[in-house]
Amino acid sequence: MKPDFNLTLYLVTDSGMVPADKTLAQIVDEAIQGGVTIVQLREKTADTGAFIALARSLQKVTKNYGVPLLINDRIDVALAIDADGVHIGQDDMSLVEARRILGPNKIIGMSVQTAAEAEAAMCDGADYLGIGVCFDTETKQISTDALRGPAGVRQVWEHALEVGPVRAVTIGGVNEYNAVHVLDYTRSAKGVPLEGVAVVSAIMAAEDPCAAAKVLRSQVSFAMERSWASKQATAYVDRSAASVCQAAAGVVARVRATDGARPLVQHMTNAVVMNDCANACLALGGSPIMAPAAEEQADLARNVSALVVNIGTLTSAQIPGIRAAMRCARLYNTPIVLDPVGMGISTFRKSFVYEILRDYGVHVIKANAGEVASLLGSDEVSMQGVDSIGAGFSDPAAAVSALSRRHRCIVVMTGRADYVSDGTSTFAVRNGHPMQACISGSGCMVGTAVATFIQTVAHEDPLAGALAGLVAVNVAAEHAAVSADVRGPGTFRPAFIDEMHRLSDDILLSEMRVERA
Ligand code: 3NM
Ligand code: MG
Repeated sequence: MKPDFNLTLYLVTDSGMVPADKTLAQIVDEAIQGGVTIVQLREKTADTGAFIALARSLQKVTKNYGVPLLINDRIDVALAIDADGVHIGQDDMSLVEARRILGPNKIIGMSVQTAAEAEAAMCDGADYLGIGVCFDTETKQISTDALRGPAGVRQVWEHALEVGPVRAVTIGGVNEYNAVHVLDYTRSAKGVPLEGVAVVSAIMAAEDPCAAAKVLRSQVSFAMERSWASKQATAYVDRSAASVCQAAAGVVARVRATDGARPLVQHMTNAVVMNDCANACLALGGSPIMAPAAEEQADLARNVSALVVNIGTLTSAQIPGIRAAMRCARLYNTPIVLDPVGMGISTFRKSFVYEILRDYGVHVIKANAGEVASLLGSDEVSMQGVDSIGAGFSDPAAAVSALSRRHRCIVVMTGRADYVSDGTSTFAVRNGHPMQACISGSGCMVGTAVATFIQTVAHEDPLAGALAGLVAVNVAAEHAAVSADVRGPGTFRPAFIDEMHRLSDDILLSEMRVERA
């Protein structure tokens, strides 16, 4: 019988990362105590005798815990110690030959980079696939065109699922900061996730391999059971406008009711709107913090309820701080709202937005039509500076829904009518006032409002959380525009903040104009 195996947290070893005061077997022992479910011994330079001795020393540990041990590449070593199986790459012995030698009762896994390689490995009887290379890694020499990113891994995975029953992990630069993102993002269109992640340095090079494995294991569980992507397939089918409005009002009530316990909303935002966003956040019931330094993100992260990343005045000096904030947010599963302000205007902005979406992922994209077009690679809408120009998308609902499905996140698109989508349900929001377009930062304040509200329901009902933020700002604008002392944009701005402060869930529920799009 082939042994059972569990790919949830797959450790690939690297002796080069073992510190002088430990053995590889000790690290593997600690890692299994932390939650590693399967181990692959990978030695690229060891002599055969030493390789076999090392394999025996690991086998003592893995047998003790009932965790399978696989040998990288070397069928002879696997036979010598009667290991549970092997893992082979595209340049190693062929799978068919390996199977002939090892027989039906050994596990054989294979590294694949492309859909064609995945299909071939499955046809040859691979027991699981290692799909890579996900992210850039220092552990293995790879060419940049081997990098798949989560989007490329998803393509390979989707194809494999079409071929037949398959089990797989992804590998390459996966760690505790990006594991949830990778597993959420690589789910197939039908919601089928990879079984887990494979890591080398995230555990092998960690100061405390047991602790590192524990965090990774809990991140994988989060992606399997608690993240929005894990519930999306069943929870959000075909919602009515009335039900999502009720849910949004409930979110507003919750945030406004917290006496004293205001959600801390960390802003990495632009210099033009910083003050307005801070005041909007306060007025809506949040507690804003603008902490741009990379050095302070780890200290802050535990207390942050939501993170806004707004690239409106992006400089290269801000990038390390934003990266650090996103890593920390990801570690704590804190919702991230991305406002890709004016991303179409330069390669600098565009490549940073692509980096964010590839390496960290976000929970909400809040964008105008020009930015949505840029993200979709569509030329249907163009931009002048940071503003969209022209008539907009011929089918805005299709645009936001496509973007939402691509990035597995909520998309909020602002404009004359606003749209919000979770990829399954898409709503048009007809609140708001033309005066919003006369002041700077109206859109950025939507990002702030979405972050302030979504944090209560980010992993349960992010669509309602995002809708709450969107309508709160728009209804406040309607009230402000008609208030007695408003004569133009300059007097509208403070009145706008006043009206955000006065909002209630009852007002919102009676005034929101939301319809299915
Ligand atoms: N195989 P880290 S990438 C051993 O794509 C290995 O097949 C890969 O190391 C593949 O987790 C890789 O430290 C290295 O980035 C992964
Ligand atoms: Mg190999």
